[in-house]
Formats: sequence, structure tokens, C-alpha cells
Amino acid sequence: MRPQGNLRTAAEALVDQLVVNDVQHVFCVPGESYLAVLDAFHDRDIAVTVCRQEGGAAMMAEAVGKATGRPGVCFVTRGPGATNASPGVHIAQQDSSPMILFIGQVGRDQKEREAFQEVDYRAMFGGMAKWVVEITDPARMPELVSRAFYEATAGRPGPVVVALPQDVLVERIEAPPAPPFVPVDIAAGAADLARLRDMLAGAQRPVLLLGGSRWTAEGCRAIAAFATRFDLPVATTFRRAHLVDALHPCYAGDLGIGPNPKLLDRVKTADLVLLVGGRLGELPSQGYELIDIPGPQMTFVHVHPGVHELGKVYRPHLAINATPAAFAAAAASLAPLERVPWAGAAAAAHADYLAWSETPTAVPGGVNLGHVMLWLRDNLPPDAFVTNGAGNYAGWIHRFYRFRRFATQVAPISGSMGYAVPAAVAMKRLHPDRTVVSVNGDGDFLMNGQELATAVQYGLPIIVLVCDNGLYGTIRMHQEREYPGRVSATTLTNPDFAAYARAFGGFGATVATTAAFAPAFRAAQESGLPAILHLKIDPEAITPTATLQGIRAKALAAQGA
Ligand SMILES: Cc1ncc(C[n+]2csc(CCOP(=O)(O)OP(=O)(O)O)c2C)c(N)n1
Ligand SMILES: [Mg+2]
Repeated sequence: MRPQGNLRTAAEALVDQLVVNDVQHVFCVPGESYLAVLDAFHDRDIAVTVCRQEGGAAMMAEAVGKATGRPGVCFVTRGPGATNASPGVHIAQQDSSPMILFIGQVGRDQKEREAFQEVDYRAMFGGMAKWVVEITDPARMPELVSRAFYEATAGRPGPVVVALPQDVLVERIEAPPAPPFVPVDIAAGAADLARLRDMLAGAQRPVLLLGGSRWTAEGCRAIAAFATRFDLPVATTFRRAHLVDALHPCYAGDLGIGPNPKLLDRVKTADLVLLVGGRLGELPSQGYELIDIPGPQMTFVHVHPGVHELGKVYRPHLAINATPAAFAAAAASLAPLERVPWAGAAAAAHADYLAWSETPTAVPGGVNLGHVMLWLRDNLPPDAFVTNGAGNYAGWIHRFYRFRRFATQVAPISGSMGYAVPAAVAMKRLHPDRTVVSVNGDGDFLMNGQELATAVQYGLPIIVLVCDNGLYGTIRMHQEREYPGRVSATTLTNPDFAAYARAFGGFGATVATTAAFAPAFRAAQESGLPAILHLKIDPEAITPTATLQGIRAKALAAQGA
């Protein structure tokens, strides 16, 4: 836009505020409702990633929030752009990821007529977003955009939605930028830490559980040092495995779907559970069965950055309102106990974890995903990102892949399908020099697989695995358990995914045997292109330890009994 005096448009002020807040990437699908913002991007130092569908764009922004702890930023148009973006907002909510979704809005002079694509965003996102605001005074653009950063990161992070009436964006304003935002850390008090140490001194079988967001690489190192000093077995909650190096001598494994029974037993029989960062939702709590609600059967210490999470489901014996990274730093400097009755427990738990994740189970079919995960864990650099969406195929990642570095697991705690490709695009855009592997189901992949075009457009050589079993496998598994033999709406007829990749200008290969995986992966890497490896998975290989036929037979037998 041509300058008029020294005044900036509100759209320029918005983008300037992003720059002030050190936003380096935005993800968008354009719309005529926010042309003035697109124009402001034109001559500012922000990398814009234009996507193929707002669901992908919003997931990319959420993935940035998840991996960096700073708000991921997404721009979409009004109405259909906003409805398409909603999955990203839901993931940001459930995964506690900071994210800001900017949405074009009809002009103020048209509001309340159900004008073209008009939506009431407060009503639409009210139950999902931490804060929804429509900026109706152009002069307040810097103030309210700045507040969006604080809201998205405060306490328990989450999504913020900012609606931008079209006519507001083009008005010129005098207001200067707001100062840069600084995320607010919450430290644990000395008295709480002393009480925690006393509680540990009285425990016989304590367990440390890690989850949630607001971690940092340093915080993860500190909590690992704390675990070492107190000899604590440490498990991670659903899809937060990257919070501990899997080879750390205290690591006890992943407490998510299908966990190691020995780990489950360890948590069930613990007399003290110290949960840092997570909420212990439905999946890690094994359907809310693991720990009694509202009064936990064991001593329960809950550390969480969101004060509203403390006592919400479980009434803790000690509640500590702190950001995990800040808590970890303080915990790492706690004086060790003179004697730990559970000495050796961490080593035993780690040995159980190694045994559980060491050897792939035998499964029907030519490609065993267990061996694929072993190959990846032995051959990917420790800082490689592994992304996934939702589906039974992810069970092999959880069990057999070993995350070694903070924020390398980029996966939806919310269980949203269609996440793995957008998340991979976002990680590769942020870190072009790091390996990014995107693991998908066949159902999963085609929800946002078209973002492969975005990878091609920006020259992002992500490697996409499509685990093709011709099924919405997770649902078929549940179907066979509940309604054995009555297959309904869970089978899929798939395209040739390797040809799909080539049609986009990428590299594609079909992998029909475990042995063919490694050379195909290397060829994908050597191509330098975004790549798809189409893995032919036997539909019977529904989990590492169960077949569909087995599940059906068991359910039929139970019905007959
Ligand atoms: C967006 C979305 N829609 C539907 C579901 C329900 N759902 C969970 S897993 C699943 C099937 C996944 O199929 P696929 O990606 O092929 O993986 P598989 O289970 O076969 O390994 C479905 C439909 C979901 N979690 N997310
Ligand atoms: Mg499938």
C-alpha cells in the first residue's frame, strides 16, 4: 500500500507487531477479506507459507506453537476459511499449544446482516479458544495483537482467535507498536519444593510423569537431572515422549495408548505420583481408570502452569502452580535424600522399557512397522522430527521409536487425523537442515495430504510414510470388538500414493516388504524432493500384538458365552 504521510494502516501495524514479537513464519490461505494484511507482508521480513487448505495452515501454526513454545500464527479468510481452520484451533486447545488464528471479517458497516461469509467468531470459537477478539478500533491494533501473544502463552497455553473487519485493516493509525511480548514464567515457591522433598522422603514407590507444554530443552535436561538425583522412574504421557531422552537411565516409557503393562503396573502401585506439566487426560489415565477421581489413591503432586488445571479432575495432595521448565530448574537443585528406599527402581523401569521397545513383534504381511521404526531409530539423526496423525499405525511409533531430543515428537494429543503432513511441512520450513519424517495412515494422509504441494512449492524434502492397510483401521478395530463381523464404513479404496507423490513433483516409491524400506528411504533422501513411501500394510496387522481376525473371534466368543 502506498504510504500516506507517516501513518501506517492497521494491517501494517498488525504485521509490524508480529515482527516486534519475533514471528518469523506465518501460514495462510489468502482471502479478499484481508488483502491489506497480505499487502503488508509484501515488504516485511516474515516468511509466508501459502497453503492448500486452512486445516493444513492452522495445523502448521499449531505445530510451530507446540515445537517452539511461542505462538504459531495463521491467517485465513472469513466464513469458510475460518470453518476450515477449526481443527487447528481444537488441537491447540487440547494440546495446550500457543497459537493465534487471524481471520478476515466483513466490514463493520455490514455486520449483523449475515453478510457474505459473516460469522460470529466469539460464538463459533468460544468453547475452544482462550480468547476471541474482534478488533473494531484500528488504533487498538498494536495493543490487542500484543495481548493475543500474552493470552496464547499465559498459564496453560492455547489458541487465540482475532477477527479483523475488512474496513478496519485499511484505516491509518498513529499508534506506535506495543513493546515486544515476553512469555510469563511461573516459578515454584520454596515452601512447595520443601514439601515435595518431604513427601518424597516419606515415599516407597514414587513415579514421575511428564506431560503438557511449556517445556524447554533446558527444562527437560533439568528434570532428567532431578530424576537421576532422586532415582525416579520417569514416564511421559501420551505423545510427549520427547520430554525425556529414551535412553536416559530413568526413562520408563510412554504412558499412552497400549502402554507397557509393566509401566502401567508401576504407576498403579506407586505410592506417590509426581505429575509435571500434564493433565492426565483420558488417554494417559487409561480411560480415567489409573488414578481415582476425585481423590487419588496415592499421594498425588501436580505441577501445572494453568492454575485452573490444579484440582480440576484430581484433587492433589500438593498442587504447584508453575511452568514445567521453571519447576524443573528448581527441582534439579533440591538436595538429595539421604536414603531412597526405592533405590534401583529407575534402572529396573528403564530395563523394562528397553525390553518392551527392543524387539518388534511378528505381524502378518510383508511390511512390519516395528522393523521400520527400529530402522528409523537406528538411522535418523537424534534431532530428526517425527510427526504423525491419528490411527493404529501410530502404535508402532509409540512403542518402538525412541525420541532422543526435546520437541522432536510433533503429534496431536487431541488425536486429530490429518496432522502429520502439515506438521512436517511446518518443521521443515522452520528447520530446513533437519530430517523430518511424517508418518501417516491411509485414511489420515488424505485428510491433508495435498499439503505435499506446499512442500514442493517451498522445496521442503520431507519424507512421508503412508501406512496403507485399506482401512480406517482404528475404527475397524473398535467395530470388530463391539460389532464383530459387521463391517460398516471402515474400508477404503486407495490411490497409488507413490504416483500421487510424483504427480505433485515429488519422489514416490512403493514398499511391499520390510527389506525394501531402507533402500526406498535412502532413495527418497537422495532425491532431495518431498517424498512419499507407500507402505503396503496387511489389514490383519492391526496392532503390534493383535489381528482383526483374533479380535473378531474373541468378540464373537464373548457374545456366544
Ligand atoms: C479428523 C478425525 N476424524 C476422525 C477420527 C476418528 N478416527 C480415529 S483413528 C481413525 C482411522 C485412522 O485410519 P488410518 O489413518 O488409515 O490409520 P489406521 O488406523 O488404519 O492405521 C479414525 C477415522 C479422528 N480421530 N480424527
Ligand atoms: Mg489405515
